[in-house]
Amino acid sequence: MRKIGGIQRRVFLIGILMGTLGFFVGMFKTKTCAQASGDFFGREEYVGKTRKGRFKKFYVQYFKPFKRVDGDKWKLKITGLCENPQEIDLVEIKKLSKKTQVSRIKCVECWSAKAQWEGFHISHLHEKVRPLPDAEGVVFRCADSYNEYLPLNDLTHERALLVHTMNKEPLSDEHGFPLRVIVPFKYGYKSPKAVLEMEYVKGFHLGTWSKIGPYSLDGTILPGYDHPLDMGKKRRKIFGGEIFDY
Ligand SMILES: Nc1nc2c(c(=O)[nH]1)N[C@H]1C(S)=C(S)[C@@H](COP(=O)(O)O)O[C@H]1N2
Ligand SMILES: [Mo]
Repeated sequence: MRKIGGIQRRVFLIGILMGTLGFFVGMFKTKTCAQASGDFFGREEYVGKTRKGRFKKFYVQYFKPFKRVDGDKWKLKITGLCENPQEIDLVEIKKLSKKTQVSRIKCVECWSAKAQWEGFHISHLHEKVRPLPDAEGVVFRCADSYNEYLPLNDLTHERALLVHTMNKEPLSDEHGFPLRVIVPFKYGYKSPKAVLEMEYVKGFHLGTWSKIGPYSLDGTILPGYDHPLDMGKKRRKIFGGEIFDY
C-alpha cells in the first residue's frame, strides 16, 4: 500500500514538474509563433492563401506567403531551350496581341470560380523567343517558390492563355500579379500565378503540388463534382475537361 502510494506520489510529482515545464515551454512557443506570424503575414506587403472577405467568392491559393511583386521591377525571365532567351517587362508583355476569354478555375479541393481573363496566347511569345525543336514543355517558377510544368501541347491549346488582366482590372497580387497561366481544362494547380520565370525544357518535370499531394501528373479535370463559389457552392455534376455549362 505504502509502496503504491509512493509510486503514485512520485508519478504525481513528476506530473506536476512536466506540467509546469510544459506550461513555460508553451508560453515561450506561443510567443515566438505569434512573433513569426506577425512578421510574415501581418504586413501589407505580403500576400498568401486566403478565403476571407472578398475572396470568399474566389479563393486565393498560394503555396507560401511571399512579398508582393513590384510591377516596375518585374521582368518575365525566359530561359532554357529557346533561340532567343530574354527578359520582358510588363509594358512589353501588355503589348502582346490580346485575347479575352471567360473561364473557370476548378481546384482539386472541389471549389471553382469563374472570371473574364485577358492576356495573350503563347504563340505570340513564341514569335519572340522561338523555342527549339527539343523543347517539350515549360517549367514556370513563381514568386512564392511554387513551380509547375506544362507540356507545350497544353500551353498551345486555344483555351490556354497567359493573362495579366482579370475582370477588366490588372491581376490582383492575390490572383497572380503580374502574370499567370490559365489552363481551364486542367485543375487549378496547373495554372501557376505570379510567374517570374519560364524555362523551356525537354521531358516531364514534377510541379510543387504533384510532389506534395496525391495529384495526377497530367492534371486534366476528371468527371465528378464541383462546388462553384459563385453559385453558393451548390454541388454540380461535371463531366471532365473544361467546364462550359455554367
Ligand atoms: N504561384 C502559385 N500559383 C498557383 C498556386 C500556388 O500555390 N502558387 N496554386 C494553384 C492552385 S492549387 C489553384 S486551385 C489556383 C487557384 O487560383 P486562385 O488563387 O487565383 O483562385 O492557383 C494555382 N496557382
Ligand atoms: Mo487548387
